[in-house]
Amino acid sequence: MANDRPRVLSGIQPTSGSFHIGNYLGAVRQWVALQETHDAFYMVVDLHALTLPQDPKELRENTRLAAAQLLAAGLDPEHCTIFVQSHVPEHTQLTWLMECLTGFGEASRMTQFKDKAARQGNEHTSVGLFTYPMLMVSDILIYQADQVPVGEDQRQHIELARNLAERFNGRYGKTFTVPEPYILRETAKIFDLQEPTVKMSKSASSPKGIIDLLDDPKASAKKIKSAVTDTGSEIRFDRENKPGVSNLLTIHATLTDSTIAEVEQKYAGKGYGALKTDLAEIVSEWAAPFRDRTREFLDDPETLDSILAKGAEKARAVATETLTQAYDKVGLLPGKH
Ligand code: ATP
Ligand code: LTN
Repeated sequence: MANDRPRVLSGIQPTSGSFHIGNYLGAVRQWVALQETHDAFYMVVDLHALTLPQDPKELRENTRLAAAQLLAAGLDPEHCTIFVQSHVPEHTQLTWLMECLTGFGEASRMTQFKDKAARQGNEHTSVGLFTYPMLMVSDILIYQADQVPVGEDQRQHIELARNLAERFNGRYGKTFTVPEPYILRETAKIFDLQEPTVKMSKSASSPKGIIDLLDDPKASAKKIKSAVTDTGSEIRFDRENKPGVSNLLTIHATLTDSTIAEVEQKYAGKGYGALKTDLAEIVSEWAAPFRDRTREFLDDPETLDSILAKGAEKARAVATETLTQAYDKVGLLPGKH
């Protein structure tokens, strides 16, 4: 892994037992590709998961499960650094500097916070949910990441990372790389099967709206077959007028490495039923080996934990260096951090 490669970094929350197809197509698939060309750091962001209530036993299980799924999806510890966020305490240490650099109004404008807070009500919303973006900014800046592969919903947080990096550099001298979002237009937002105008989400979608990668294939097939489609019967990509069909076409095209036009052509003159039946088959064929590999990693917790320990060690070496520089720049007295 040559170190002159541009660096990428990203994270995924261990907030449910299974990744959904939006996580995979919007983010993890790009992570797998980028590990070949970039110096790649990927983590399970367990501290971010704590911004919503978590059962301790489930959180621990879901963290291992998330790491196992990342490996099953094709991340290779020989080609990237894979670790758990809380194993690198420097992230939270840098977060304090980022929080002190962020305006209260600026943080109040984060749409993900506003949406989640509105859903829960003020009394049930933690301060951690409010400061979540500054932890994410620290995750990114502490590795001097050039690019951040995520889905569209994370764009505003990356914009904040850019602003804070520039602000810090302007105030204290060049310290942080200003990161770019890496968001693929076609798969940036996979939609809920039942509500094809809102994103498929671990925490917000109903079970019928989500394709979970570890689901029983029959359950996924049933969900795909009862996905909301649009009036008319023509299979055509049209986000505005045919959001349901467009979403299915996107998933189909990406999993089969085809263009949308090729898939449209394949189904010309056929009905929605044919598209759904085939898509159920495609998803099931993709997910079967993924499920088996995830199970293998879970059945060998020693190997899994050792991969994560090595990853954390590599990550910490980079994180400590950046943190020391940043602490020094703001005028903290050198000592043992
Ligand atoms: P939640 O909705 O509960 O916050 P999530 O489903 O968005 O959870 P995360 O762990 O927050 O899951 O996201 C992991 C990655 O998957 C992020 O890069 C995110 O942008 C991406 N992602 C999540 N949902 C989608 C989606 N529907 N389409 C495309 N990318 C997505
Ligand atoms: N907030 C992101 C997860 C996340 C992340 C990061 C993504 C935490 N830290 C750093 C990219 C880079 C989410 O909810 N999907």
